[in-house]
Amino acid sequence: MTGLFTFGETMGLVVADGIGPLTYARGFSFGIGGAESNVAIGVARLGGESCWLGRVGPDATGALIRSRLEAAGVRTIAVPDPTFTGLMVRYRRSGEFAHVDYHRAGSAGSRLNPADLPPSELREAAVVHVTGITPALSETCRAAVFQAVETARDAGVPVSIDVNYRAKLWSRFDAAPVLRDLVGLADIVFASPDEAALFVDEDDLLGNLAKLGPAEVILKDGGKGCVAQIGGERHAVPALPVTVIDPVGAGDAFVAGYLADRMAGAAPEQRLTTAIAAGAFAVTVSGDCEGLPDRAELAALGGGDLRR
Ligand code: KDG
Repeated sequence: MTGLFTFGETMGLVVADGIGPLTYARGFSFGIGGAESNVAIGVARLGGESCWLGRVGPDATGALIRSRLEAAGVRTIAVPDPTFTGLMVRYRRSGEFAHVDYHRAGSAGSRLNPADLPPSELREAAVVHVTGITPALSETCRAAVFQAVETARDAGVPVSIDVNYRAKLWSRFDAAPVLRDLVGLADIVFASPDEAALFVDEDDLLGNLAKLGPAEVILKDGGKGCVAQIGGERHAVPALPVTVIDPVGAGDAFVAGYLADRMAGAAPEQRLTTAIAAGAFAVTVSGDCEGLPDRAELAALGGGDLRR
């Protein structure tokens, strides 16, 4: 394949309709969510080629994940697993703040292991994308991430990582050395300033991340926009004005925008502009991946205002 290859855990996602505590929710929507599959969908929607691999259980949620990803144009390698597919329950306390409960310990997705990853997929991809969520799920998941990264590197395939620290999965203390090691093996790194500060000094987050090895370092800072150091050059792109309905998934949309443009040969400033716009679209819709834009929508936005 010539596009993006990514893998990780995708779960069923129950989202309370409207905004407010879960106890007062009047209805719920059921969809799917997972940082890596969100990126794969985002790339596909922007016209890029993408492939997602993960384990799913023999249940309706596993079948839903497979069919949604395929319908979104993602080449889907759903490895069958005898246990259950994980689940997330999410409600929004405000437009800006979402609360999530995981039901995923011991899930199919967390049983991913290095043998599940075909070396040819890793060697033939245009980019291999991983997140800091997967190594937090289990020892076998962690081994799979490191093996994938090493295989891609050996084949000269660029490795992208979104740090994606999840406090509900592991402590800062446990996460920091693992994330630092992964960032050191990557070519492209995405992080929020808080995530970067887990394992580098805050005096110069961009510079200190770059010193670990990656040539492309991008700090996404939500409503403030992003700053980046790409091939030694610094960039800053402000956020677009937007009414936030559901903030979750914005980071994945951002990553999808950047990687889709990178694979299409766009210059760094253009990649970041697309990333910002994709993130802006994502937050205007409830759900992890429902708001991801296509190219026509991006062109219509053209750096404008998404508050209407
Ligand atoms: O990036 C959005 C993710 O937080 C969501 O899809 C859930 O992948 C997820 C996770 O493990 O937190």
